[in-house]
Amino acid sequence: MSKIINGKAIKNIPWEECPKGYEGPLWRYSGNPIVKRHPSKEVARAFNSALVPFNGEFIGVFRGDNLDDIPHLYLGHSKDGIHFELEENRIQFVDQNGNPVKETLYQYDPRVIQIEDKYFVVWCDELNGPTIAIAETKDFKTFKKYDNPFLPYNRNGVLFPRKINGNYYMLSRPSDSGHTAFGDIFLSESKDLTYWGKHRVVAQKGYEWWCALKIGAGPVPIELDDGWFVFTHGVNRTCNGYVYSLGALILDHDDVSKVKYRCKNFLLTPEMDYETNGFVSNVIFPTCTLVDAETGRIALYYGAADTYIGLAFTTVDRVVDYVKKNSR
Ligand code: BMA
Repeated sequence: MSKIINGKAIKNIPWEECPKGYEGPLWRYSGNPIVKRHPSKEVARAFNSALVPFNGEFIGVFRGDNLDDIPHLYLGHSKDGIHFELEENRIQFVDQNGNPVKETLYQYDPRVIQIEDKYFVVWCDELNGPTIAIAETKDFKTFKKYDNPFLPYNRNGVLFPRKINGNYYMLSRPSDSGHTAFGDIFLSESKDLTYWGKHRVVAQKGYEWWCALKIGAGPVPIELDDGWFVFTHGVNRTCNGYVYSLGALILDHDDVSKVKYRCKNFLLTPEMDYETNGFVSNVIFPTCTLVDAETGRIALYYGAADTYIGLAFTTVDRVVDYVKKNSR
């Protein structure tokens, strides 16, 4: 059995037992969707968002699509990881010297990663097209943005939760400027979060039908004694458009550019009404996990149909076992 290492206990992790007789690798929360339409005045839809435990409660960075359809980032607060209040104003960023930076045209799909005593927000930002932006905060009040660390076009940047051999590691999915009919996961390395290099291809689309068009990293990788567990999104192209499912990889513990296991099955695919019907139907887009190192419980947050936020549960033992047994 794989064991979580370098994890933390989250005593108040949201949790619901697996329905009796259900055999899938993850099960959905019976109260889904946990965030519904119009969660705040300016926001028509919040989805593809991320949270972390903070001061005994939870704090999140939310993608909120405004009344003009354009996405921006908002802070959200929750006592239980299920009910959220979004702040009315967008997050304002400053540069590394504390001076306000001009708001870009759009911001979306944030991940939040704790590394030592800092929290990093990594999201898709506008730089003559979509690319990856990084900001750091200690208090969720001041967010210091790094100076354009990535070239366009790129999305789905996810930092590893600790430095490896003294360097930061980022997974990303280079894209085009539109709805991108391709996508593979790359790995990049940096000493300072601004200058990135030593790029490697980690996982390519196309092995299985449900990720035949693209594959991208989802939540922050989970460190195990024998690898790094990475939930992914995989995209199929049907005659009625793209379908986004949840998948998983396990990367080698010492060489994170190597895939040890790649699940041949999706772990969840759009089946519930809130996943199959919405602004963009048939989307499950994972962006965050809470992992309780004491019990191995995992709460996974995902964007549903680009309209809602869904929650699903599993345990490290159950999901790792499933991926290992169903790997090529
Ligand atoms: C991707 C991203 C996500 C979105 C998904 C489905 O390319 O833009 O924000 O959830 O498409 O529309």
